[in-house]
Amino acid sequence: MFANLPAAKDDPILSIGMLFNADSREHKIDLGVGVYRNEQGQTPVMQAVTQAQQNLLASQTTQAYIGLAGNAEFNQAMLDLLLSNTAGYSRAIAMQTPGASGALRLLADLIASAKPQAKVWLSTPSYVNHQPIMEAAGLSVDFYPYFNPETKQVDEAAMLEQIAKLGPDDVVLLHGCCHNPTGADISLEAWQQITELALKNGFLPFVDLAYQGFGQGIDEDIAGLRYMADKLPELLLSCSNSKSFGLYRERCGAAIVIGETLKQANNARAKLFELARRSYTMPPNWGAAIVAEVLGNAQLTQLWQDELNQMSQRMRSLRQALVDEFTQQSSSERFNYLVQHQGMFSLTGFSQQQTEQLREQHAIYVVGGGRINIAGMAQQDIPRIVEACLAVGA
Ligand code: PLP
Ligand code: TYF
Repeated sequence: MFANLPAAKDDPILSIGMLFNADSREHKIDLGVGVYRNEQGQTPVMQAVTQAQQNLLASQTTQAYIGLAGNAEFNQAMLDLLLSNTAGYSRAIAMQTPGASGALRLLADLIASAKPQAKVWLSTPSYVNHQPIMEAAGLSVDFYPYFNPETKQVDEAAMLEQIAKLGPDDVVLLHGCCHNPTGADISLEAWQQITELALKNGFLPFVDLAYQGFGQGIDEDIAGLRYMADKLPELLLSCSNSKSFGLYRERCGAAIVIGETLKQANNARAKLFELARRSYTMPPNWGAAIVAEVLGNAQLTQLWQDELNQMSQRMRSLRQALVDEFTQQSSSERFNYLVQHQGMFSLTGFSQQQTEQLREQHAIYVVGGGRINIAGMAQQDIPRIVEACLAVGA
């Protein structure tokens, strides 16, 4: 059976983690995989999550199957968190999925069921798994201009120029906030302009939200998404609870569909059930039960918000410290873009040779293309990281 199995493609991010784990140098620094770490280098369980788990354990009565939509309280809590007070809220359905990854695949399958000829447009560059997931669902993929490697910002004019050419057979995938891998987000004005274009030309926006609360705040980070949900007849949304709740390994996320009518959204939901049934059938419950418990309890919600704010505050102060150190050591302001980026990532543009030298000579691990995970640093590492970057010619 497997004699002629084609060689598997490596995951470019997870393979950096394997190299890191195999490195015996004590001073090694992992700026690879997108996982939040505290100053001690740990990815802690949030206190709100720990308390929610205790409540759940004390009140749990069954582990019987929960059904195709997953945890109903979770689904409602996600709709409330993301879409309340938008016009789309009353025409939206949510379905719990195994991570945003599961939501991306399920929504891609939904697009393929509704319109097999649809083309999905991704940013240049985009999250490593966007293209393979869309293509696995049988959809064709193309790319709109996004990151300008010179300015390290989004080239909104070029992006909008391409998006303005799209029509009813096109789906435009947008990162909700804290763009992976670049860290460069679009302005609210660009969200508004894309919304106007979607209304005029009929393409479907698909927002992938994996880092809510990692940028400017829980509400601020979804202002663009909420604008779209208010104005557009239809919208697709995949969201992840991996980062915002620190529930990475619980595989918790949601697929949300806003339909032109609630009836259409419910039809989409029925189709999503069929699509889930033919692969994993039902999502795992524990992560979703935790999120529902946190969001359903005012005291735990407050604790969660405070913890999330502390995490984003740490990332912002690391960015500032990094820029200050670069400015001091290089006597140049060319690294100022690091404080303009949002969330965990920045795309530095380091060459392959530079990333290899960082790894081999300085025990600093970054993703190919030069993506760094800001949250992988401790404040005390910053002088050494900057020195190493400058030593390899950054
Ligand atoms: N979408 C983006 C933009 C991501 O960066 C990630 C990775 O964390 C995901 C989706 C997948 O997240 P999840 O862990 O919820 O599957
Ligand atoms: O981009 C990241 O680092 C995270 C985690 O195949 C991740 O999104 C990395 C690789 C992968 C799936 C998730």
